[in-house]
Parts: sequence; structure tokens; C-alpha cells
Amino acid sequence: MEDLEEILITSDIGMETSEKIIEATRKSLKSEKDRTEEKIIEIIKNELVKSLEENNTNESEYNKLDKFKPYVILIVGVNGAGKTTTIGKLAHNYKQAGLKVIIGSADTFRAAANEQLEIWANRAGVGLIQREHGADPSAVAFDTLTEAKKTNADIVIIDTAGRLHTKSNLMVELSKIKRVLAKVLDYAPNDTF
Ligand SMILES: Nc1nc2c(ncn2[C@@H]2O[C@H](COP(=O)(O)OP(=O)(O)OP(=O)(O)O)[C@@H](O)[C@H]2O)c(=O)[nH]1
Ligand SMILES: [Mg+2]
Repeated sequence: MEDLEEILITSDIGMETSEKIIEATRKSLKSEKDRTEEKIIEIIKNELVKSLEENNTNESEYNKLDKFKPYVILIVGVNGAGKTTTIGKLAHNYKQAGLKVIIGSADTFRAAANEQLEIWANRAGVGLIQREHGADPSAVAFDTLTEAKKTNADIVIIDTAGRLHTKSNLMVELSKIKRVLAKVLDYAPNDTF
């Protein structure tokens, strides 16, 4: 059971959910005569599916996207939190759902940021708007939204450089990105994650 818990945690299931799944599996096993590895794996699989079903908010998530075109998501956060990787996952999911996605690379600060986002955009098979390293991130936000309007995109996802909330000049930069987005589309951004 300890090994299983470790496997769950190291596969990004999260501490709380892993514990819940292990606990539920223990309970199921109590009344189970068959305690083979196959059986345990089957029980764990069922628990994982149950956990996904309990948390399934897909319906409402996609409904809200219908009301805005494009729907604009701004991604912000501290350095290395997983912003860019999450954008890759979001873009993939939205694309799979049949939506047209454009990513804006407003992280013009980190040296390899453009290349990294390009790999994710290619994997997901979605559009990408970039400018040169060191460019004004607001300008990228502007370009991306303008392109999204022109090409009738459904979803825009804007990546930003990692920053600490205590660096006021960097927070001002985020405010500017938001202002510029609202200039192109008065309701944008719809979400800031
Ligand atoms: N295990 C795990 N690793 C992740 C996840 N998301 C991102 N990472 C890793 O965390 C590191 C940083 O991820 P990025 O997506 O580049 O983070 P970021 O917030 O864009 O970073 P900056 O742009 O530098 O601020 C990379 O090595 C990723 O592979 C995740 O969900 N699970
Ligand atoms: Mg990043």
C-alpha cells in the first residue's frame, strides 16, 4: 500500500487525493477475498475514475466558452510554477474539444521561453504569436488578441513571465497587459489563472 501511495504521488495525483484513493482501496479490500495484484489494480482504477467523475465540471467549463469569442485566458504566477506546461495541456484539451486556440507568448523575458512555448503549441497543433526576446509583453498580448479576432479563434491563452508579487514593477507590467487586452476586447481577459 505504501508503494502504491508513492506511485500515485509521484504521478502528480496529489497528496490529499492519493490518501483518499489508498484509504478507499483499503476499505474495499477488507471485504474482498481476491487480493491479487490484478484485483488491487482494478480497485485503484475504479477509485481514480470515481475521483474524476466527482470533480467533473466539464459541462459548465465549456458552456462559458460559448458566450465569448474569443474567450481569453491570462496565465500568471511565480517562477517555475508550471504556467507554460499548463498552457500546453489546456491548448491540447481545447483543441481536442474542437475549438480553435491561439497562444500568445507574452513571456519575452526568459531566454528560451519562446522555444519552449513553440514546442507545446506544435504538440497541441495550435497557433502561436510571438515577438523577439525582450519585446514589450503587452505588445504580444495585443498582437495575439488582434490575430484571434481576425481569424475567428475560440480561445486565446496568454503566457507571461514568472514573477513574485512583491516586485511592484513586474506587477505593474501585468496591469498593463490587462489594460491592453481590454483595449482590444472590452471583456478581456475572461479568466486570470
Ligand atoms: N510533475 C510535474 N511537473 C510539472 C508540472 N507542470 C510543470 N512541471 C515542471 O515544472 C518545471 C517548470 O514548468 P514551466 O511550465 O516551465 O513553469 P513556468 O511557470 O512556465 O516557469 P517560468 O515561465 O520560468 O516562470 C518544468 O520542469 C516542468 O516540466 C506538473 O503538472 N507536474
Ligand atoms: Mg513559462
